Amino acid sequence: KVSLPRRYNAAIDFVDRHLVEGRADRVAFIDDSGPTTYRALADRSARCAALVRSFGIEAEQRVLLCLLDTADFPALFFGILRTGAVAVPINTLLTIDDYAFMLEDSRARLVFVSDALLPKMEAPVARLSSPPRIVVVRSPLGGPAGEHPPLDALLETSAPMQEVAPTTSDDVAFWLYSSGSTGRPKGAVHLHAHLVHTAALYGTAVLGVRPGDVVFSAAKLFFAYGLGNAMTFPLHVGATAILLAERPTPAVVMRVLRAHCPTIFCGVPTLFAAILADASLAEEGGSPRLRASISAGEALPKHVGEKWRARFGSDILDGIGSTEMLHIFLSNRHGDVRYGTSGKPVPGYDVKLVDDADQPVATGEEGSLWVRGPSCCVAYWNQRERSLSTFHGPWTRTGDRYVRDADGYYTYAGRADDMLKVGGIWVSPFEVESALAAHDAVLEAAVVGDADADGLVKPRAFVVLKGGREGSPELEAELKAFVKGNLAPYKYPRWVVFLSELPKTATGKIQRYKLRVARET
Ligand code: 3SK
Repeated sequence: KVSLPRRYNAAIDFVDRHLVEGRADRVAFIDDSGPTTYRALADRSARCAALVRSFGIEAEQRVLLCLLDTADFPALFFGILRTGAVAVPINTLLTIDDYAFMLEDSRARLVFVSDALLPKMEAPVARLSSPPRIVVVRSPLGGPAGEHPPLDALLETSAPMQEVAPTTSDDVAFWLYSSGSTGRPKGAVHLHAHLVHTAALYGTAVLGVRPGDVVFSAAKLFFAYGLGNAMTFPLHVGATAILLAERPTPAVVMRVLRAHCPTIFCGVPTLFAAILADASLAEEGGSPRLRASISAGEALPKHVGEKWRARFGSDILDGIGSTEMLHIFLSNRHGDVRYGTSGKPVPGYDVKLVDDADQPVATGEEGSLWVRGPSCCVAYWNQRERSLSTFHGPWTRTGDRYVRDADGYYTYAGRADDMLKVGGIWVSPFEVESALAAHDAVLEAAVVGDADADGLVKPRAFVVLKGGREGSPELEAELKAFVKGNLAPYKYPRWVVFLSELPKTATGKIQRYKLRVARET
Protein backbone atom coordinates (compact mmCIF):
# COMPACT_ATOMS: atom_id res chain seq x y z
CA LYS A 1 0.00 0.00 0.00
CA VAL A 2 1.26 3.48 -0.85
CA SER A 3 1.57 5.70 2.17
CA LEU A 4 -0.08 9.08 1.63
CA PRO A 5 -0.18 12.26 3.65
CA ARG A 6 -3.52 12.95 5.29
CA ARG A 7 -3.93 16.18 3.28
CA TYR A 8 -4.01 14.89 -0.28
CA ASN A 9 -5.69 15.80 -3.55
CA ALA A 10 -5.24 13.46 -6.51
CA ALA A 11 -5.21 16.40 -8.98
CA ILE A 12 -1.95 17.61 -7.46
CA ASP A 13 -0.39 14.16 -7.46
CA PHE A 14 -1.36 13.24 -11.04
CA VAL A 15 -1.14 16.66 -12.72
CA ASP A 16 0.64 19.52 -10.89
CA ARG A 17 3.44 17.33 -9.48
CA HIS A 18 4.92 16.93 -12.96
CA LEU A 19 5.51 20.68 -13.30
CA VAL A 20 7.37 20.78 -9.99
CA GLU A 21 9.39 17.71 -10.97
CA GLY A 22 10.51 19.12 -14.34
CA ARG A 23 8.22 17.26 -16.76
CA ALA A 24 6.15 20.25 -17.93
CA ASP A 25 7.14 19.85 -21.60
CA ARG A 26 6.54 16.13 -21.84
CA VAL A 27 3.48 14.96 -23.71
CA ALA A 28 0.74 13.67 -21.42
CA PHE A 29 -1.92 12.92 -24.06
CA ILE A 30 -2.22 12.64 -27.81
CA ASP A 31 -5.82 12.86 -28.95
CA ASP A 32 -7.41 13.43 -32.35
CA SER A 33 -6.42 17.12 -32.21
CA GLY A 34 -2.77 16.52 -31.33
CA PRO A 35 -0.52 16.46 -28.26
CA THR A 36 -1.18 18.01 -24.83
CA THR A 37 1.86 18.61 -22.63
CA TYR A 38 1.82 18.23 -18.88
CA ARG A 39 2.01 22.04 -18.65
CA ALA A 40 -1.06 22.44 -20.88
CA LEU A 41 -2.93 19.76 -18.94
CA ALA A 42 -2.21 21.51 -15.63
CA ASP A 43 -3.34 24.86 -17.04
CA ARG A 44 -6.53 23.48 -18.61
CA SER A 45 -7.53 21.46 -15.56
CA ALA A 46 -6.99 24.50 -13.29
CA ARG A 47 -9.23 26.52 -15.66
CA CYS A 48 -11.82 23.73 -15.58
CA ALA A 49 -11.69 23.89 -11.77
CA ALA A 50 -12.38 27.62 -11.82
CA LEU A 51 -15.23 27.04 -14.26
CA VAL A 52 -16.79 24.35 -12.05
CA ARG A 53 -16.59 26.73 -9.09
CA SER A 54 -18.13 29.52 -11.18
CA PHE A 55 -21.25 27.36 -11.59
CA GLY A 56 -21.59 27.34 -7.79
CA ILE A 57 -20.54 23.70 -7.41
CA GLU A 58 -19.33 23.01 -3.88
CA ALA A 59 -17.14 20.32 -2.36
CA GLU A 60 -18.74 16.85 -2.44
CA GLN A 61 -21.34 17.79 -5.05
CA ARG A 62 -21.38 15.54 -8.09
CA VAL A 63 -20.53 16.62 -11.64
CA LEU A 64 -21.48 14.23 -14.46
CA LEU A 65 -19.06 13.60 -17.33
CA CYS A 66 -20.56 11.99 -20.43
CA LEU A 67 -17.49 12.33 -22.60
CA LEU A 68 -15.79 10.76 -25.56
CA ASP A 69 -12.07 10.19 -25.08
CA THR A 70 -10.24 13.48 -25.70
CA ALA A 71 -7.74 15.41 -23.55
CA ASP A 72 -10.69 17.32 -22.09
CA PHE A 73 -11.67 14.22 -20.12
CA PRO A 74 -8.60 14.29 -17.80
CA ALA A 75 -8.66 18.11 -17.70
CA LEU A 76 -12.26 18.07 -16.45
CA PHE A 77 -11.86 15.03 -14.21
CA PHE A 78 -8.88 16.53 -12.33
CA GLY A 79 -10.37 20.02 -12.47
CA ILE A 80 -13.41 18.71 -10.59
CA LEU A 81 -11.23 16.90 -8.04
CA ARG A 82 -9.19 20.06 -7.52
CA THR A 83 -12.33 21.85 -6.29
CA GLY A 84 -13.21 19.02 -3.88
CA ALA A 85 -16.29 18.15 -5.95
CA VAL A 86 -16.93 14.61 -7.17
CA ALA A 87 -16.48 13.52 -10.80
CA VAL A 88 -18.96 10.97 -12.15
CA PRO A 89 -17.81 9.70 -15.56
CA ILE A 90 -20.59 7.68 -17.20
CA ASN A 91 -20.79 5.15 -20.00
CA THR A 92 -21.29 6.94 -23.34
CA LEU A 93 -23.11 3.96 -24.88
CA LEU A 94 -26.21 3.98 -22.67
CA THR A 95 -29.79 5.03 -23.29
CA ILE A 96 -31.83 8.06 -22.32
CA ASP A 97 -33.48 6.04 -19.51
CA ASP A 98 -30.09 5.03 -18.09
CA TYR A 99 -29.01 8.69 -18.09
CA ALA A 100 -32.29 9.73 -16.46
CA PHE A 101 -31.53 7.35 -13.60
CA MET A 102 -27.92 8.55 -13.21
CA LEU A 103 -28.94 12.19 -13.24
CA GLU A 104 -31.48 11.60 -10.48
CA ASP A 105 -29.35 9.22 -8.46
CA SER A 106 -26.27 11.46 -8.47
CA ARG A 107 -28.25 14.71 -8.12
CA ALA A 108 -25.60 16.29 -10.33
CA ARG A 109 -26.00 20.05 -10.74
CA LEU A 110 -23.60 20.26 -13.68
CA VAL A 111 -23.08 17.98 -16.68
CA PHE A 112 -20.27 18.07 -19.22
CA VAL A 113 -21.28 16.23 -22.37
CA SER A 114 -19.56 15.67 -25.71
CA ASP A 115 -21.31 17.34 -28.63
CA ALA A 116 -22.08 14.02 -30.35
CA LEU A 117 -23.83 12.74 -27.19
CA LEU A 118 -25.82 15.88 -26.41
CA PRO A 119 -29.19 14.68 -27.84
CA LYS A 120 -29.12 11.62 -25.54
CA MET A 121 -28.45 13.86 -22.51
CA GLU A 122 -30.80 16.73 -23.28
CA ALA A 123 -33.90 14.54 -23.20
CA PRO A 124 -33.47 13.15 -19.64
CA VAL A 125 -32.26 16.53 -18.34
CA ALA A 126 -35.45 18.13 -19.66
CA ARG A 127 -37.54 15.67 -17.60
CA LEU A 128 -36.10 16.98 -14.31
CA SER A 129 -37.97 19.60 -12.31
CA SER A 130 -34.68 21.24 -11.38
CA PRO A 131 -32.39 20.49 -14.32
CA PRO A 132 -28.60 20.74 -14.02
CA ARG A 133 -26.55 23.08 -16.21
CA ILE A 134 -25.07 21.51 -19.35
CA VAL A 135 -21.72 22.43 -20.89
CA VAL A 136 -20.91 21.00 -24.30
CA VAL A 137 -17.44 19.63 -25.00
CA ARG A 138 -16.24 19.64 -28.59
CA SER A 139 -15.17 16.28 -30.02
CA PRO A 140 -13.92 15.12 -33.40
CA LEU A 141 -17.28 13.39 -33.95
CA GLY A 142 -18.99 16.80 -33.85
CA GLY A 143 -22.58 17.82 -33.22
CA PRO A 144 -24.50 21.00 -32.42
CA ALA A 145 -24.09 22.63 -28.99
CA GLY A 146 -27.68 23.86 -29.01
CA GLU A 147 -28.26 26.65 -26.53
CA HIS A 148 -25.60 25.29 -24.17
CA PRO A 149 -22.27 27.03 -23.67
CA PRO A 150 -19.25 25.28 -25.25
CA LEU A 151 -16.39 24.42 -22.89
CA ASP A 152 -13.73 26.08 -25.09
CA ALA A 153 -15.47 29.46 -25.00
CA LEU A 154 -16.02 29.30 -21.24
CA LEU A 155 -12.39 28.41 -20.55
CA GLU A 156 -11.13 31.42 -22.49
CA THR A 157 -12.51 33.70 -19.81
CA SER A 158 -11.77 31.42 -16.87
CA ALA A 159 -8.51 32.15 -15.02
CA PRO A 160 -6.81 29.03 -13.61
CA MET A 161 -7.84 28.22 -10.04
CA GLN A 162 -4.61 28.55 -8.07
CA GLU A 163 -5.69 27.06 -4.78
CA VAL A 164 -6.67 23.44 -4.20
CA ALA A 165 -9.56 22.24 -2.05
CA PRO A 166 -8.24 21.02 1.32
CA THR A 167 -9.21 17.39 0.74
CA THR A 168 -7.84 14.36 2.55
CA SER A 169 -6.82 11.08 0.93
CA ASP A 170 -10.09 9.66 2.31
CA ASP A 171 -12.32 12.25 0.67
CA VAL A 172 -14.71 11.09 -2.03
CA ALA A 173 -13.23 11.92 -5.44
CA PHE A 174 -15.33 10.11 -8.04
CA TRP A 175 -18.02 7.51 -8.61
CA LEU A 176 -18.24 4.87 -11.30
CA TYR A 177 -21.54 3.19 -12.11
CA SER A 178 -21.55 -0.59 -12.31
CA SER A 179 -24.44 -2.77 -13.54
CA GLY A 180 -26.10 -5.34 -11.31
CA SER A 181 -28.03 -8.46 -12.31
CA THR A 182 -31.27 -6.78 -11.28
CA GLY A 183 -32.18 -3.20 -10.56
CA ARG A 184 -30.52 -0.02 -11.59
CA PRO A 185 -26.76 0.61 -11.86
CA LYS A 186 -24.85 1.08 -8.62
CA GLY A 187 -22.63 4.11 -8.09
CA ALA A 188 -19.37 2.78 -6.62
CA VAL A 189 -17.98 5.58 -4.44
CA HIS A 190 -14.19 6.03 -4.72
CA LEU A 191 -11.71 8.15 -2.78
CA HIS A 192 -8.80 10.37 -3.80
CA ALA A 193 -6.36 7.70 -2.54
CA HIS A 194 -7.75 4.93 -4.75
CA LEU A 195 -6.29 6.26 -7.98
CA VAL A 196 -2.72 6.21 -6.75
CA HIS A 197 -3.09 2.78 -5.13
CA THR A 198 -4.11 1.18 -8.44
CA ALA A 199 -1.49 3.15 -10.38
CA ALA A 200 1.30 2.06 -8.04
CA LEU A 201 0.22 -1.51 -7.29
CA TYR A 202 -0.87 -2.61 -10.76
CA GLY A 203 0.12 0.10 -13.28
CA THR A 204 3.72 0.48 -12.17
CA ALA A 205 4.54 -2.69 -10.21
CA VAL A 206 2.82 -5.30 -12.43
CA LEU A 207 2.29 -3.74 -15.85
CA GLY A 208 5.53 -1.80 -15.52
CA VAL A 209 4.43 1.50 -17.08
CA ARG A 210 7.50 3.79 -17.13
CA PRO A 211 8.26 7.38 -18.19
CA GLY A 212 9.01 6.75 -21.91
CA ASP A 213 5.92 4.61 -22.46
CA VAL A 214 3.15 5.39 -24.90
CA VAL A 215 -0.04 3.66 -23.79
CA PHE A 216 -3.08 3.02 -25.95
CA SER A 217 -6.27 1.69 -24.36
CA ALA A 218 -9.11 0.59 -26.61
CA ALA A 219 -11.23 0.52 -23.43
CA LYS A 220 -12.56 4.03 -22.94
CA LEU A 221 -11.86 6.33 -20.00
CA PHE A 222 -15.35 6.04 -18.54
CA PHE A 223 -14.65 2.37 -17.66
CA ALA A 224 -12.62 1.76 -14.51
CA TYR A 225 -10.30 -0.31 -16.73
CA GLY A 226 -9.75 2.51 -19.25
CA LEU A 227 -9.47 5.18 -16.54
CA GLY A 228 -6.42 3.45 -15.11
CA ASN A 229 -4.93 2.31 -18.43
CA ALA A 230 -5.10 5.62 -20.29
CA MET A 231 -5.16 8.19 -17.52
CA THR A 232 -3.82 7.43 -14.07
CA PHE A 233 -1.17 4.82 -14.95
CA PRO A 234 0.64 6.96 -17.53
CA LEU A 235 0.14 10.15 -15.50
CA HIS A 236 1.53 8.48 -12.38
CA VAL A 237 4.96 8.09 -14.03
CA GLY A 238 4.95 10.98 -16.53
CA ALA A 239 4.29 8.79 -19.59
CA THR A 240 2.02 9.45 -22.61
CA ALA A 241 -1.44 8.11 -23.46
CA ILE A 242 -3.19 8.08 -26.82
CA LEU A 243 -6.88 8.98 -26.68
CA LEU A 244 -9.31 8.14 -29.41
CA ALA A 245 -12.87 9.48 -29.59
CA GLU A 246 -14.19 6.98 -32.11
CA ARG A 247 -15.21 3.36 -31.62
CA PRO A 248 -12.18 1.05 -31.46
CA THR A 249 -12.98 -1.36 -34.30
CA PRO A 250 -10.20 -3.79 -35.30
CA ALA A 251 -9.27 -1.60 -38.31
CA VAL A 252 -9.17 1.57 -36.19
CA VAL A 253 -7.03 -0.11 -33.53
CA MET A 254 -4.54 -1.40 -36.12
CA ARG A 255 -4.37 2.10 -37.60
CA VAL A 256 -3.54 3.57 -34.18
CA LEU A 257 -0.94 0.87 -33.48
CA ARG A 258 0.78 1.71 -36.77
CA ALA A 259 0.47 5.48 -36.53
CA HIS A 260 1.45 6.05 -32.88
CA CYS A 261 3.59 2.97 -32.18
CA PRO A 262 2.45 2.53 -28.55
CA THR A 263 4.60 0.46 -26.23
CA ILE A 264 1.60 -0.82 -24.26
CA PHE A 265 -1.81 -1.76 -25.65
CA CYS A 266 -4.87 -2.42 -23.47
CA GLY A 267 -7.78 -4.34 -24.93
CA VAL A 268 -10.52 -6.82 -24.13
CA PRO A 269 -10.77 -10.44 -25.34
CA THR A 270 -13.45 -9.72 -27.96
CA LEU A 271 -11.22 -7.12 -29.57
CA PHE A 272 -8.06 -9.24 -29.53
CA ALA A 273 -10.05 -12.12 -31.08
CA ALA A 274 -11.64 -9.83 -33.70
CA ILE A 275 -8.26 -8.41 -34.77
CA LEU A 276 -6.82 -11.91 -35.13
CA ALA A 277 -9.88 -13.12 -37.06
CA ASP A 278 -10.04 -10.20 -39.50
CA ALA A 279 -8.69 -11.47 -42.81
CA SER A 280 -8.39 -7.93 -44.19
CA LEU A 281 -5.90 -7.11 -41.41
CA ALA A 282 -3.91 -10.34 -41.63
CA GLU A 283 -0.94 -8.71 -43.38
CA GLU A 284 -0.80 -5.71 -41.05
CA GLY A 285 2.00 -5.40 -38.56
CA GLY A 286 1.22 -3.88 -35.19
CA SER A 287 3.33 -1.37 -33.31
CA PRO A 288 7.05 -2.12 -33.68
CA ARG A 289 7.57 -0.80 -30.14
CA LEU A 290 4.85 -2.88 -28.47
CA ARG A 291 6.31 -4.61 -25.41
CA ALA A 292 3.11 -5.79 -23.76
CA SER A 293 -0.65 -5.84 -24.04
CA ILE A 294 -3.18 -6.36 -21.29
CA SER A 295 -6.64 -7.84 -21.29
CA ALA A 296 -9.47 -7.76 -18.74
CA GLY A 297 -13.25 -7.62 -18.68
CA GLU A 298 -13.71 -11.33 -19.28
CA ALA A 299 -11.37 -14.33 -19.34
CA LEU A 300 -9.01 -14.32 -22.32
CA PRO A 301 -9.29 -17.62 -24.20
CA LYS A 302 -5.94 -19.45 -24.24
CA HIS A 303 -5.80 -19.69 -28.04
CA VAL A 304 -6.30 -15.93 -28.42
CA GLY A 305 -3.31 -15.16 -26.17
CA GLU A 306 -1.13 -17.71 -27.95
CA LYS A 307 -2.05 -16.49 -31.44
CA TRP A 308 -1.46 -12.87 -30.44
CA ARG A 309 2.01 -13.65 -29.11
CA ALA A 310 2.87 -15.65 -32.26
CA ARG A 311 1.76 -12.80 -34.52
CA PHE A 312 2.90 -9.69 -32.65
CA GLY A 313 5.85 -11.05 -30.68
CA SER A 314 4.77 -9.95 -27.21
CA ASP A 315 2.41 -11.31 -24.59
CA ILE A 316 -1.03 -10.30 -23.43
CA LEU A 317 -1.14 -10.10 -19.64
CA ASP A 318 -4.64 -11.28 -18.80
CA GLY A 319 -6.14 -10.14 -15.51
CA ILE A 320 -9.37 -9.49 -13.71
CA GLY A 321 -10.50 -6.41 -11.89
CA SER A 322 -13.74 -4.73 -11.02
CA THR A 323 -15.33 -1.31 -10.83
CA GLU A 324 -15.59 -1.82 -7.07
CA MET A 325 -11.84 -2.47 -6.73
CA LEU A 326 -11.14 0.16 -9.41
CA HIS A 327 -8.64 -1.93 -11.34
CA ILE A 328 -6.95 -5.30 -11.78
CA PHE A 329 -6.22 -7.38 -8.66
CA LEU A 330 -5.42 -10.78 -10.21
CA SER A 331 -3.01 -10.81 -13.13
CA ASN A 332 -0.44 -12.62 -15.21
CA ARG A 333 3.06 -11.09 -15.11
CA HIS A 334 5.81 -10.31 -17.57
CA GLY A 335 7.83 -13.52 -17.98
CA ASP A 336 5.20 -15.51 -16.08
CA VAL A 337 2.20 -15.81 -18.39
CA ARG A 338 -0.04 -18.83 -18.15
CA TYR A 339 -2.65 -18.43 -20.86
CA GLY A 340 -6.11 -19.61 -19.88
CA THR A 341 -5.65 -18.29 -16.33
CA SER A 342 -6.04 -14.86 -14.70
CA GLY A 343 -2.61 -15.30 -13.09
CA LYS A 344 -1.93 -14.59 -9.43
CA PRO A 345 -2.93 -11.86 -6.94
CA VAL A 346 -1.44 -8.43 -7.55
CA PRO A 347 0.82 -7.67 -4.53
CA GLY A 348 -1.10 -5.35 -2.20
CA TYR A 349 -4.35 -7.29 -2.75
CA ASP A 350 -5.49 -10.50 -1.04
CA VAL A 351 -7.94 -12.91 -2.56
CA LYS A 352 -9.69 -15.98 -1.18
CA LEU A 353 -11.98 -18.65 -2.57
CA VAL A 354 -14.84 -19.69 -0.34
CA ASP A 355 -17.69 -22.21 -0.37
CA ASP A 356 -21.38 -21.56 0.27
CA ALA A 357 -20.70 -21.33 4.03
CA ASP A 358 -17.99 -18.71 3.34
CA GLN A 359 -15.27 -21.23 4.32
CA PRO A 360 -12.05 -21.50 2.28
CA VAL A 361 -12.08 -24.20 -0.40
CA ALA A 362 -9.15 -26.58 -1.01
CA THR A 363 -6.66 -26.12 -3.85
CA GLY A 364 -8.19 -27.32 -7.11
CA GLU A 365 -11.75 -26.77 -5.90
CA GLU A 366 -14.07 -24.14 -7.29
CA GLY A 367 -15.10 -21.33 -4.95
CA SER A 368 -16.48 -17.79 -4.87
CA LEU A 369 -13.80 -15.15 -5.24
CA TRP A 370 -13.45 -12.53 -2.51
CA VAL A 371 -10.86 -9.75 -2.67
CA ARG A 372 -9.52 -7.08 -0.35
CA GLY A 373 -7.18 -4.21 -1.07
CA PRO A 374 -6.63 -0.49 -0.65
CA SER A 375 -8.62 0.68 -3.71
CA CYS A 376 -11.98 -0.85 -2.76
CA CYS A 377 -14.89 1.58 -3.05
CA VAL A 378 -16.50 2.63 0.21
CA ALA A 379 -20.07 1.62 -0.76
CA TYR A 380 -22.66 1.84 -3.47
CA TRP A 381 -24.27 5.27 -3.30
CA ASN A 382 -27.74 5.21 -1.81
CA GLN A 383 -28.00 1.39 -1.98
CA ARG A 384 -27.66 0.03 1.52
CA GLU A 385 -28.90 -3.51 0.87
CA ARG A 386 -26.74 -4.06 -2.18
CA SER A 387 -23.74 -2.61 -0.33
CA LEU A 388 -24.32 -4.96 2.60
CA SER A 389 -24.47 -8.02 0.40
CA THR A 390 -21.27 -7.14 -1.50
CA PHE A 391 -18.93 -5.63 1.10
CA HIS A 392 -18.00 -7.60 4.23
CA GLY A 393 -15.58 -5.64 6.36
CA PRO A 394 -12.48 -5.26 4.21
CA TRP A 395 -13.60 -8.02 1.81
CA THR A 396 -15.57 -7.64 -1.42
CA ARG A 397 -17.53 -10.50 -2.96
CA THR A 398 -16.79 -10.31 -6.66
CA GLY A 399 -19.56 -12.66 -7.81
CA ASP A 400 -16.97 -14.60 -9.86
CA ARG A 401 -16.21 -18.30 -9.40
CA TYR A 402 -12.56 -19.37 -9.62
CA VAL A 403 -10.26 -22.36 -9.09
CA ARG A 404 -6.72 -21.97 -7.71
CA ASP A 405 -4.22 -24.61 -8.83
CA ALA A 406 -1.28 -26.00 -6.86
CA ASP A 407 1.07 -23.43 -8.47
CA GLY A 408 -1.12 -20.55 -7.29
CA TYR A 409 -2.69 -19.58 -10.66
CA TYR A 410 -6.39 -18.67 -10.71
CA THR A 411 -8.70 -19.92 -13.47
CA TYR A 412 -12.12 -18.38 -14.13
CA ALA A 413 -15.03 -20.80 -13.64
CA GLY A 414 -18.09 -18.63 -14.30
CA ARG A 415 -20.39 -16.31 -12.39
CA ALA A 416 -22.24 -16.89 -9.13
CA ASP A 417 -25.14 -14.80 -10.49
CA ASP A 418 -26.60 -14.57 -13.99
CA MET A 419 -24.60 -11.55 -15.11
CA LEU A 420 -22.80 -11.69 -18.48
CA LYS A 421 -19.63 -9.88 -19.49
CA VAL A 422 -20.02 -9.04 -23.15
CA GLY A 423 -17.00 -7.47 -24.82
CA GLY A 424 -15.79 -6.60 -21.33
CA ILE A 425 -19.00 -4.80 -20.28
CA TRP A 426 -21.61 -6.12 -17.84
CA VAL A 427 -24.95 -7.09 -19.31
CA SER A 428 -27.90 -8.07 -17.13
CA PRO A 429 -29.94 -10.87 -18.75
CA PHE A 430 -33.02 -9.51 -16.96
CA GLU A 431 -32.68 -6.19 -18.70
CA VAL A 432 -32.47 -7.86 -22.14
CA GLU A 433 -35.46 -10.07 -21.24
CA SER A 434 -37.53 -7.01 -20.28
CA ALA A 435 -36.58 -5.30 -23.52
CA LEU A 436 -37.67 -8.36 -25.53
CA ALA A 437 -40.90 -8.68 -23.56
CA ALA A 438 -41.80 -5.13 -24.58
CA HIS A 439 -42.09 -6.26 -28.24
CA ASP A 440 -45.68 -6.87 -29.38
CA ALA A 441 -44.96 -10.40 -30.59
CA VAL A 442 -43.24 -11.62 -27.41
CA LEU A 443 -45.02 -13.41 -24.58
CA GLU A 444 -41.93 -14.04 -22.48
CA ALA A 445 -38.19 -14.37 -22.88
CA ALA A 446 -35.15 -15.73 -21.08
CA VAL A 447 -31.55 -14.76 -21.79
CA VAL A 448 -28.40 -16.70 -20.94
CA GLY A 449 -24.76 -16.47 -21.98
CA ASP A 450 -23.46 -18.62 -24.81
CA ALA A 451 -20.03 -18.91 -26.35
CA ASP A 452 -19.20 -17.59 -29.81
CA ALA A 453 -16.61 -19.19 -32.11
CA ASP A 454 -13.78 -17.79 -29.97
CA GLY A 455 -15.30 -19.06 -26.73
CA LEU A 456 -16.39 -15.53 -25.70
CA VAL A 457 -19.74 -14.97 -24.05
CA LYS A 458 -22.63 -13.32 -25.88
CA PRO A 459 -26.37 -13.13 -24.97
CA ARG A 460 -28.61 -15.88 -26.37
CA ALA A 461 -32.37 -15.28 -26.10
CA PHE A 462 -35.08 -17.90 -25.82
CA VAL A 463 -38.41 -16.40 -26.80
CA VAL A 464 -42.02 -17.59 -26.51
CA LEU A 465 -44.28 -15.79 -28.96
CA LYS A 466 -47.84 -14.61 -28.31
CA GLY A 467 -50.92 -16.37 -29.64
CA GLY A 468 -49.17 -19.22 -31.40
CA ARG A 469 -47.18 -16.93 -33.69
CA GLU A 470 -44.40 -18.65 -35.62
CA GLY A 471 -40.77 -17.64 -35.31
CA SER A 472 -38.92 -16.71 -38.50
CA PRO A 473 -35.53 -15.29 -39.54
CA GLU A 474 -37.30 -11.96 -40.22
CA LEU A 475 -38.76 -11.87 -36.71
CA GLU A 476 -35.38 -12.84 -35.26
CA ALA A 477 -33.77 -9.88 -37.06
CA GLU A 478 -36.62 -7.62 -35.93
CA LEU A 479 -36.20 -8.64 -32.27
CA LYS A 480 -32.45 -8.03 -32.41
CA ALA A 481 -32.99 -4.59 -33.92
CA PHE A 482 -35.73 -3.87 -31.36
CA VAL A 483 -33.36 -4.58 -28.43
CA LYS A 484 -30.56 -2.62 -30.08
CA GLY A 485 -32.91 0.34 -30.44
CA ASN A 486 -34.06 0.27 -26.83
CA LEU A 487 -30.94 -0.67 -24.87
CA ALA A 488 -27.26 0.08 -25.21
CA PRO A 489 -26.59 -1.67 -28.56
CA TYR A 490 -23.93 -4.09 -27.23
CA LYS A 491 -26.65 -5.78 -25.12
CA TYR A 492 -28.65 -7.24 -28.03
CA PRO A 493 -29.01 -11.04 -28.26
CA ARG A 494 -26.70 -12.47 -30.92
CA TRP A 495 -28.97 -15.51 -31.30
CA VAL A 496 -32.73 -15.84 -30.84
CA VAL A 497 -34.30 -19.28 -30.34
CA PHE A 498 -38.09 -19.56 -30.54
CA LEU A 499 -39.65 -21.99 -28.05
CA SER A 500 -43.25 -22.98 -27.35
CA GLU A 501 -42.57 -22.60 -23.60
CA LEU A 502 -39.70 -21.87 -21.23
CA PRO A 503 -38.48 -24.59 -18.86
CA LYS A 504 -39.70 -23.68 -15.37
CA THR A 505 -39.76 -25.07 -11.84
CA ALA A 506 -43.05 -25.93 -10.13
CA THR A 507 -42.97 -22.46 -8.60
CA GLY A 508 -42.60 -20.83 -12.01
CA LYS A 509 -38.88 -19.96 -11.84
CA ILE A 510 -37.08 -20.20 -15.19
CA GLN A 511 -34.62 -23.10 -15.21
CA ARG A 512 -31.70 -21.24 -16.72
CA TYR A 513 -29.33 -24.17 -16.37
CA LYS A 514 -31.49 -26.06 -18.88
CA LEU A 515 -31.31 -23.16 -21.31
CA ARG A 516 -27.55 -22.83 -20.86
CA VAL A 517 -27.04 -26.27 -22.34
CA ALA A 518 -29.81 -25.90 -24.92
CA ARG A 519 -28.97 -25.00 -28.53
CA GLU A 520 -31.24 -24.46 -31.51
CA THR A 521 -34.21 -26.77 -31.05
O1 3SK B 1 -13.64 -6.26 -15.77
C1 3SK B 1 -12.50 -6.16 -15.35
O2 3SK B 1 -11.75 -7.15 -15.33
C2 3SK B 1 -11.99 -4.82 -14.88
C3 3SK B 1 -10.65 -4.60 -14.89
C4 3SK B 1 -10.13 -3.42 -14.46
C5 3SK B 1 -10.94 -2.43 -14.02
C6 3SK B 1 -12.29 -2.62 -14.02
C7 3SK B 1 -12.83 -3.82 -14.44
C8 3SK B 1 -14.32 -3.98 -14.39
